[in-house]
Amino acid sequence: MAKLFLGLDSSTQSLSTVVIDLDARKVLCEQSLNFDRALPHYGTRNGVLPNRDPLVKHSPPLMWAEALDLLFARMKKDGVPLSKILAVSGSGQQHGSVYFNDRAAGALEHLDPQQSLVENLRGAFSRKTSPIWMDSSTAKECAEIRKKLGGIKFTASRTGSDTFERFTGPQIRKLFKTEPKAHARTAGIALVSSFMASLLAGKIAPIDFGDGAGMNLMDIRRKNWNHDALKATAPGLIGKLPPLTASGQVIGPASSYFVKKFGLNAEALATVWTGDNPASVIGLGLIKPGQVAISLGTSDTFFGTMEKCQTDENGEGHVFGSPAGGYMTLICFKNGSLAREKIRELYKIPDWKKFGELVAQTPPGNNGGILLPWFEAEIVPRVNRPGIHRFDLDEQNAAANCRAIFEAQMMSMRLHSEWMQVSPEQIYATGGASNDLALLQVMADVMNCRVLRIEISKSAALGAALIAAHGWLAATGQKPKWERLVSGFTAPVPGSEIHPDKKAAKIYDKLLGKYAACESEALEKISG
Ligand code: XUL
Repeated sequence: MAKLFLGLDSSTQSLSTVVIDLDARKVLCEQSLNFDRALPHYGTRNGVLPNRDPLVKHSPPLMWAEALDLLFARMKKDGVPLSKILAVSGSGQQHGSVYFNDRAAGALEHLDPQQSLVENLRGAFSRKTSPIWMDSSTAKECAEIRKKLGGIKFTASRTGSDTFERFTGPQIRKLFKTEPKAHARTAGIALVSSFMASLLAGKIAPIDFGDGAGMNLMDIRRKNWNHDALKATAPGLIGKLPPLTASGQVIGPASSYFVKKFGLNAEALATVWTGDNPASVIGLGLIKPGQVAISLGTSDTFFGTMEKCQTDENGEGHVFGSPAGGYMTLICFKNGSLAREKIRELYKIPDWKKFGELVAQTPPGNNGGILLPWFEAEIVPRVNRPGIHRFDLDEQNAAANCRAIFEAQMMSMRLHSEWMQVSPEQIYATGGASNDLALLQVMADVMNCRVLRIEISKSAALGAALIAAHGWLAATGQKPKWERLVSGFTAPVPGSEIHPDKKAAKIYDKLLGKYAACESEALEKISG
C-alpha cells in the first residue's frame, strides 16, 4: 500500500497543501487557497486586517480555521486520496499568536462535523485577532524584556535571538500591559502552527522547538520554557503555554471531525507542526549540520544548519531548533532583489542579461570599490536610516556599480554569518534571483564553495509532509533516517553546479576586511 502523507502550510496570505507518496518519492498533489480571494468576508488584504496604526498587523484566527475547512472540502471534491493518508503535519507563519479562553479545550475535543470549524470555535478565544510576524508595534516591550534578560548578548544566548518586535513574547507583554483583562481571561496561548495542529488533533497541541524558538521565551539550549524570560514577559505564563516538543511527534489520531466530514483515514496520525522556515529547511533538504541555503527573493535569507548551538552576540541572526535535530539559523537581509532592482533602474539597464554582461566586464574585487546598498532600512546590519554609501567606487561607472551590489550582498552574508562557525561545503540557491548565473558566480567566489540551484515551489508544505512521514515512521518503530527520507524530493537542478574561481576567492578573502571596515564607518556615520 502506498504511504501517503499530508503537509499543510498556513502562511500569511494562503493555506497550501502537499501530499507525498513516500515510496514513489513523488509529490502527488498540491493545492493552495488565497485568504483574500477565497474568504473576502474577513476583509483582509494580503491576509492581514487593515489597521489605522501602520505598525499593527493582525489577522483573524477564525479565517485560518475556515480556510482549513475549505481546503479539506476542495481536496475531497478533487478526489485527493484522504482515506489513505497515514499522518498529517504542517507549518505556520512564525511568531503569530492565538489566544484561547477556558472554553477552547472542550470545543476542540468535541468538534461537531455537522457544524463548521468557525461555528465550533466561536466563543473560544480571549482575543479576536492574532498579532502576526509583520507587526512592529512592540519596540517598548522588546526593550523592557531585553533589559531584564541582561542585554542583547544574553537575550540571544538564552532564547536564540535578541528581542524582536514580531516575536511572540514582546507581543504577549503588550497584551498584558494594554489589555490586562484579556491577558487574565487567556487560558492558553498558541502559535499559528500549534493552533492549526490543535484543530487537526482535536486537542491543544504542543509547540515545537523550531517555532517555539521564535518567541523569546524558550531556552534555546535546554529546549524548555525559560523562567526568566517568562517572568520578564508577563505573569502566569507557564500555566498558559503548552509543552514544548519536537515537530512530527504524534499528538494522537486525527480528530474525528476530519474523518467524518472529509473522509480522512480514521487511523491518520495528527503530529506536531513547526514554523514555515524550519519546515522549509527540511523541504530544501538541509538536514546535515553545515548545510546552507540562500533564498534570493525580495529580501535575501540565509538558512544554515548547526549541530551545536551558537548564537549571534550582535543579535542580528536567529537560531531555531531544526526539525531534523540540532539547530538552524535564519538571517534576513532586507535589501535583496529590492536593492538589485534599484541599481538596475538607477543605471537604466534593460534586463538581467545585460546586467550580468556588465558584471563580467569588471574584475572580481572591483578594484577595491565597495557599495553599501541600504535602499530600505536594513535588518542585518541594523540600519534605521536608509541610504547608499560608496567607497572607492565611481558613481558614474555603471558596470562597477552592478558588480558592487552583488559583491556587497554576498560579503555581507559571509560577514554576518561568521558567528555560526560553519564553513559550508556547498550552498543551495533558491528563490526568484537564483537563475541569475552572474550573481551565483559571485556567491560561489565570495563564499568559496560550490553553489547548486534548487527549485521547490512549496518548500514549507513539502517539508511538513516529510516531517509527517518522519513522525509516522518513528511512531511505528521504523527508525527513520532524514537523509533517506528527503532524497529524491529535494534534488538540485541537474547541471546547475557553479564552482568557485580560486583566484577570485582569494581576492574576496582579503577584501572582506575592507568591506567590514566600510560597514562600520557607515554605521558610525549614520548613528553619529
Ligand atoms: C521569520 C519571519 C517570517 C515568517 C513568514 O522570522 O518572521 O519569515 O515566518 O511567514
